[in-house]
Amino acid sequence: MENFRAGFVAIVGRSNVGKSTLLNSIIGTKISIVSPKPQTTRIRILGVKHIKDAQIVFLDTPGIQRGKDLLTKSVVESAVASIEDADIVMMLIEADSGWTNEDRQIVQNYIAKLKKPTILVINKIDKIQRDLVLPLIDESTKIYSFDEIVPISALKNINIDELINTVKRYLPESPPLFPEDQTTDIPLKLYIGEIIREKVFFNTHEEIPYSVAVEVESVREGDINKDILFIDANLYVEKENHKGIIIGKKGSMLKKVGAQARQELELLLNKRIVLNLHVKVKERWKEDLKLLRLLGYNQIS
Ligand SMILES: Nc1nc2c(ncn2[C@@H]2O[C@H](COP(=O)(O)OP(=O)(O)OP(=O)(O)O)[C@@H](O)[C@H]2O)c(=O)[nH]1
Ligand SMILES: [Mg+2]
Repeated sequence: MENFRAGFVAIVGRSNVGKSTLLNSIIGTKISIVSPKPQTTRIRILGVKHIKDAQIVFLDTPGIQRGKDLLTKSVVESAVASIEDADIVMMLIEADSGWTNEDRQIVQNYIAKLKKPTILVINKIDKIQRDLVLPLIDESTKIYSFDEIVPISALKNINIDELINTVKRYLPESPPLFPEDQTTDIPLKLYIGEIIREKVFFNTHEEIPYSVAVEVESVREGDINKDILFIDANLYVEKENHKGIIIGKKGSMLKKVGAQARQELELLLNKRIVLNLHVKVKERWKEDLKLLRLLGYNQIS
C-alpha cells in the first residue's frame, strides 16, 4: 500500500450548479438525485471513486442557501460539516451565469477561512462559447487564489478525467478508506426515498416539491420470488391542498410519480418493484426534529 493516496473531497456550491450531476458523472452511476429545480439535494451523499493507486471519496452536498426553517438549517449545516471534514474542497460555479453574488459569498464565508486545497470547477461549459472560458478563468483567479481551476461539463462528460487527475494530486497519502467494491454509504431505504423524491421534483411545481418529504417505511423481498421488492413509502406534505395536488385528478399525479420511480428503481436495483405510495399531511414537518432525523435530513446532532 505504499504510495497509495486517499481522502475526502467536498463538492460545494450554490443550488443548481450541477454538483449532483458531477458526482454521478465521476462515479459513473446514479448515486445522487438531480433536477432542474434548485434545492434538490437535502443530505450529504457519498460516492467513492476507485482509481489506480488512489481512492477519492466525494461528498455531494446540498446547495448553500439562506432559510429559517429547521430543514434548511440542517441541510446547510450538513454542507458546512462536509467542507470541514474534507481534505480538499471542490467548488462549482456555472459557466453560463458566471460569478454571482451568492458564489462570492460562499468563497468568503466558507472557503477562504479554511485554507484547504481548493479546486474551482467551472461547470456547464457546453452552454457557452469556447472563447468565453479563458476570460472566466481569468476572472476567477482574481476572486480567490484557487489551487486549480478546471472547466468541465458534468452533463456532457467533458474534462472529467482531467478533473479526477487534478484532484488525485492533492490527496494525502493514506491507505484505502473503503472496500474496493463500495461506491456509496447511503442506506437502501434512503436511496429509494431519494429516487421517489426526484420524480416528485420533476412532476410538480412552485412550492409543491419543497413541501414533500419521502419516508420509505418498508422494503421487503418476495417470500417466494426474491427478485421482487415490495416497497411502502409515505409522502409527507405540509398542507391539505398539497395532498390534493400530489394525488392529482383521480390519482393521476401519484400514479405518474409512482410509475416513474418504479421504472427507475427496477433499472437501478435490478429487481422487479411493487411500489405503494401513501400521501400524508404533516404540517410543519420541516420543523419536526424527530422526523427530520428519521428522514436522514438531520445528520449533525
Ligand atoms: N447544460 C448542462 N446542464 C447541466 C450540467 N450539469 C448539470 N446540469 C443541469 O443542471 C441542473 C441542476 O443539476 P444538479 O446536479 O441537480 O445541481 P445541484 O448543484 O446538485 O443542485 P442542488 O442539489 O439543488 O444544490 C440539472 O437540470 C442538470 O441536468 C452541465 O454540465 N451542462
Ligand atoms: Mg444536488
